[in-house]
Amino acid sequence: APSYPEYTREEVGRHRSPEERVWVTHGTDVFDVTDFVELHPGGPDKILLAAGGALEPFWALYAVHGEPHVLELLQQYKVGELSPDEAPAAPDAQDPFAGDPPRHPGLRVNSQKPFNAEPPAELLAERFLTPNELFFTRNHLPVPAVEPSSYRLRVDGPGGGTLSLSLAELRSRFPKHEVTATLQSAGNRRSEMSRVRPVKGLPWDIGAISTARWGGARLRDVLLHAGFPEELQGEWHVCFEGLDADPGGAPYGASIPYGRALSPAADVLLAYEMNGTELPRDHGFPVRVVVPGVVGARSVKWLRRVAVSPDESPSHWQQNDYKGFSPCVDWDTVDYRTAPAIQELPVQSAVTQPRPGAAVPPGELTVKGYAWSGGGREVVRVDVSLDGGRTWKVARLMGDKAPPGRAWAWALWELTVPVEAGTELEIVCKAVDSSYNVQPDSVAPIWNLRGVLSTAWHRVRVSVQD
Ligand SMILES: Nc1nc2c(c(=O)[nH]1)N[C@H]1C(S)=C(S)[C@@H](COP(=O)(O)O)O[C@H]1N2
Ligand SMILES: [Mo]
Repeated sequence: APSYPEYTREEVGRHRSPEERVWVTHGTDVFDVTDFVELHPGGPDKILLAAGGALEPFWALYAVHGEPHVLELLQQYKVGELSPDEAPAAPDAQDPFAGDPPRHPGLRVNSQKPFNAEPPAELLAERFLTPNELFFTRNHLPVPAVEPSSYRLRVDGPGGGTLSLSLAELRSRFPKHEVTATLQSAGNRRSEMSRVRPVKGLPWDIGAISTARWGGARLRDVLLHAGFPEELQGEWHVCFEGLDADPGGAPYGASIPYGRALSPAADVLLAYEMNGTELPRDHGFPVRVVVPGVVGARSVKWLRRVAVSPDESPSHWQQNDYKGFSPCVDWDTVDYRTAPAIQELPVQSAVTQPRPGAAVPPGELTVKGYAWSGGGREVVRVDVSLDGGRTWKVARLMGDKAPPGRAWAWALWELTVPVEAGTELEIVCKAVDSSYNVQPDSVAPIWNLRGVLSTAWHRVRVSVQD
């Protein structure tokens, strides 16, 4: 084995730019990655953030780096080793996720760091309100630690001034408004889409959707208090920033149109309560946005700033993610500027019980599931087939009647049917919303490179056995 020169962390720390060479460490190895900077798939700016120091905290943020070929690639740039007397960095300092909260072991985890998990499908439709501990979690970054007494929400006012609200002020100055709303990730049911052709994204099953009763101040009331008018001429957006930031300091961000933010009928909240308790850390403690009827990505957690702008949020997640494309668009041809950001979601449904591959007893079979549509459109019907879509029955819908155009929560549904031993069933469900929108029958024609908006008829094969 070749022997390498030894360096101290301080020496490595002097190599932070292409002019002085770019060095990084991984474990006790030292690498000169200057020639790789321009080749970095995540962009030169991202790799330069790690220059002069350890790669681990940055790699922990982007799971792809854990793959063996990445370490192999790095080996060709090895130039030295850390001196044995250099203490390894404390494990906590290396792991930006060390401060994440504990989680319920029953969740189905799609990625640990950042934490992304869904409730088990068979529990999903058991309760109209998802228990907080089981509510799906979609984090892009480490969970910020917020001291509630020093928390301030900054609202940029119309005249250049800013409003700074403590948690106590948000609770006391504005009437508390409560809304029962379902949140769904754009990537819900992505794993079905990736069976057609691989897509980029977490392999969500049918559980990137959950429902809670949210309590908080209306965003509308806060914006009016800050001096904004009921209406603005032309195109305006309300932009949100979270306290979670990527290693370059860019916060998670998103925006919604001004009209939705100000509309009393749109029920947009700055929520501090979830199912009657304070927000859990994973769901945005102490304050998050809840935009009913809109893709989960716009409901910014750990909210630190609200601003009104003629442009949508400049955030990566508004501009270069969460958009839909034709199946003909691939990563070489995609131009994110050509597609609108996803806001209201299309109609969706899934079978939560029985699960694919189950053996069910003959006699009565109860099929259960959820159905939901974006934009406050009510689910008016769910059709269920047991023979792959040849014949249909209408399921019984459960849930409270919402005011017209404000059906923010899912409908749970069930259907009980006789089934015979020795048969194979292909259970299918499809929902219809109040605009008579329906789900497409198959997923291939709605395939898209990012695996979003996966809303085809849900199909579950089971066998009936004694
Ligand atoms: N600050 C912040 N807000 C965020 C996110 C995030 O990573 N950071 N994820 C978004 C996405 S993509 C979704 S689907 C929802 C998920 O909310 P939940 O984790 O409470 O289910 O939060 C949104 N708000
Ligand atoms: Mo999401």
